[in-house]
Amino acid sequence: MDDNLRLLQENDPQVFAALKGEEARQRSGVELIPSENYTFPEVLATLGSVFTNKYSEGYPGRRYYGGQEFTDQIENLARDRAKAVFGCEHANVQPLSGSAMNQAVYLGLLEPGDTIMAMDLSHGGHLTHGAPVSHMGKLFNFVRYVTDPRDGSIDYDKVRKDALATKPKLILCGYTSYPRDIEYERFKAIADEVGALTMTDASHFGGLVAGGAMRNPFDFGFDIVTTTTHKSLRGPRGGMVLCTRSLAKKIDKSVFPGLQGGPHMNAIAAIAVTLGKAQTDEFKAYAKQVLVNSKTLASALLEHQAKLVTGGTDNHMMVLDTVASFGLDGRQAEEILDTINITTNKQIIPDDPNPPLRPSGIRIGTPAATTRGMKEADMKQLADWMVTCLKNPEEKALLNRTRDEVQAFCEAFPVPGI
Ligand code: DSN
Repeated sequence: MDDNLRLLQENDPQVFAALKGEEARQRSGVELIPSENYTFPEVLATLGSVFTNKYSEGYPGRRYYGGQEFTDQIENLARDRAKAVFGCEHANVQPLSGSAMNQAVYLGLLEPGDTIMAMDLSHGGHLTHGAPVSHMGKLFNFVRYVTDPRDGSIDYDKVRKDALATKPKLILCGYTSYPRDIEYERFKAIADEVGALTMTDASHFGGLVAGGAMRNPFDFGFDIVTTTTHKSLRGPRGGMVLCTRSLAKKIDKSVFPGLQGGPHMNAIAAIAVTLGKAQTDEFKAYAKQVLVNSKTLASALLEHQAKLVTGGTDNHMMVLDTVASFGLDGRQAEEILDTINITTNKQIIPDDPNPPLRPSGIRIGTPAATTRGMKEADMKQLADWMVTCLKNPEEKALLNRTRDEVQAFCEAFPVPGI
């Protein structure tokens, strides 16, 4: 244990105990929430570093506080690495997280009341993609597209028809709960027809684009890509706006001073570290393995007759219809899997007749399990455990035995940094 942790143990045993409890939980269970991951040890080190002490309003070379020699170095590194990794002309690495990064785009490039086209929350979009309960949903006129009820995929012809009718200023793709790849070329063609900007919220699969395992929206002429840094990218909690040079000034002004004050320089230092890692062959292999694991897990679940929304996956996640598969709602399924140390999250499915806290499915994803080194055979084992327990939720002995097996299995896969 390092000196700082020892001090925490001595001076605040309650927080220390919770920290140790969370470490043990992360070690002894399998994390399958698609938006979570285990970050790099070097990221943990930079997050807990002296950069947290510093105020740095402004941008490198133009700050409102003194003492910026090293923060400038760090932010320039993070920006340059982001541009290299994503092949884009400009990067803003200051957004405090995913919601702020998307808000900065809308507020910087559009006027309140302007029309934005994005996927409906209940079909896989994010809160900031215009959900009526969100501030953005009230401030802008969101036209929400939905997935095709026949197969759960995006109906591009309908998107085009709605875009021609509503003339959005921005068309947004990229989702939090959509297991398929995106036809960027079709979105770009539709946007060009109506004169809209194109944006991808790549928060979920940003790491897979960075690692070259999934296609990059910039290769299709997209104007803006946003991504959180803590999901498949394996970095600290944070967000980035990546864009063309022509939008750079507006985006920077929108993030600061438009939306935020002081950036979190400890997170920006950790983002720089993450983007350095993203350039390695090891990370490229990781990104590929996330997809291989996801397809393997989906196939194994399908072999057990489980019902997946869209019938499978092209990315790091799948959505399991637990009502159709096991007669359990998503909350029940999540709770049963919690008891065997497999963590997932309840999830509404397209046109879900059930409410969000008792929806009809769960989301399952492979970025975190892949970080621990799990491979195809492990995915099949996980599918067996999940299906057996979801089919027999009343068998307490089975659940207890499976939890012990999962715990023993986890010992072979160390969590980085713990
Ligand atoms: N909470 C994130 C997710 O789980 O997808 C989105 O913000």
